[in-house]
Amino acid sequence: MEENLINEEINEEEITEEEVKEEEIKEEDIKEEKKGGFFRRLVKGLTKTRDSIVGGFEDLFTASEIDEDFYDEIEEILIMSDAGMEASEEIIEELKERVKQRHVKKTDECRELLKEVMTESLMKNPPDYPYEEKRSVILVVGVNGAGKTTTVGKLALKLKDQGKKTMIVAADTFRAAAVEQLNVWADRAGVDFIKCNEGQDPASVVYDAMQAAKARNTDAVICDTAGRLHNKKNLMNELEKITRIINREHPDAYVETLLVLDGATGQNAISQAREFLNASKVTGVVITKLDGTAKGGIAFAIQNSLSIPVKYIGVGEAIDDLQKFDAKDFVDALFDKSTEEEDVNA
Ligand SMILES: Nc1nc2c(ncn2[C@@H]2O[C@H](COP(=O)(O)OP(=O)(O)OP(=O)(O)O)[C@@H](O)[C@H]2O)c(=O)[nH]1
Ligand SMILES: [Mg+2]
Repeated sequence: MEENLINEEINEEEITEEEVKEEEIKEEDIKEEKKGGFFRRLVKGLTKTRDSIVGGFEDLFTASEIDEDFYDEIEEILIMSDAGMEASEEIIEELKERVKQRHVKKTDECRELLKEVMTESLMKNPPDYPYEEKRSVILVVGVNGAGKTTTVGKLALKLKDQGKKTMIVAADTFRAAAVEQLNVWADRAGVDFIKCNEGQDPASVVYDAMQAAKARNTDAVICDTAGRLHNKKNLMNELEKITRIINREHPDAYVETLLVLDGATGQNAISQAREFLNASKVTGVVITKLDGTAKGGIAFAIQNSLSIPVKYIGVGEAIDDLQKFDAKDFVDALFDKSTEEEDVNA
């Protein structure tokens, strides 16, 4: 029964050579569009986020008085941007405290203070990247469509560019299309690829990959996983099994589990995250699609509710649209107004 379901899924979503080519052409187009450095990309990517959060703040900073209404409005904007109640309240309390301590009287002087408090709120769990130093296995997990496969490809290039012998493993055997899609990413990144057979048990793919990684002296093994199985319980059991096999078959490797969350799903991302936290020892979060309709405040909610560092953010579909998360850059980009002028002149 289970096997039938898997096969149907595979037939339905088979990828043709034309589709793979189209995907490559799309990538070229995206590359063409890319301008400027990392920070500019971030600023550009966060345009929608900026409009929803900071656009609202700007009027406040011209208000005449720092009173309860002033604070309430900031709090409301933060909550509306997906920052969550907890983080928003904490930011406001800290802002009030600093306004008092530093004897700030004018609303426009609060802008820098607010930036400072927001940055610190994002630094509660500073990101670390042990897999850049150690022989590692990086397991990439998350619900379907979150951006796992894309993130695996982007991360593979990053590690390869650091001189690491890198391997991608297709442990999403649920859909044949998923394997093909990952193969395209492995080619783009120019790294080793461990393919699976249709419907093969993902844990056995990971087993094979661990043997290959040891034999080939691979520095970084990145495993893509399925975002959807017949039900949630199956998915979580499978992730637990994969983790056990990695630990057993490659005990010397440092194991990183990156949870990919779609930034556009707002507070839902937090409840999804909790499910994964129950099944695996998540060591870092990647927030994707911050270039789209995401409101970005989710970064604050993650820091407050989950106590897991945000390690990367995805700001586009191209291979170099993955950035290490930097709290200060993130807040600076949120408050940066230069792109509006740039866009007008473009
Ligand atoms: N704009 C934008 N799109 C992204 C980003 N990351 C991923 N995507 C897009 O989101 C869609 C889903 O991405 P995938 O990487 O296939 O997601 P997945 O989690 O592997 O999905 P499943 O394998 O179905 O579970 C694709 O169209 C990606 O191009 C991002 O940072 N920005
Ligand atoms: Mg995928």
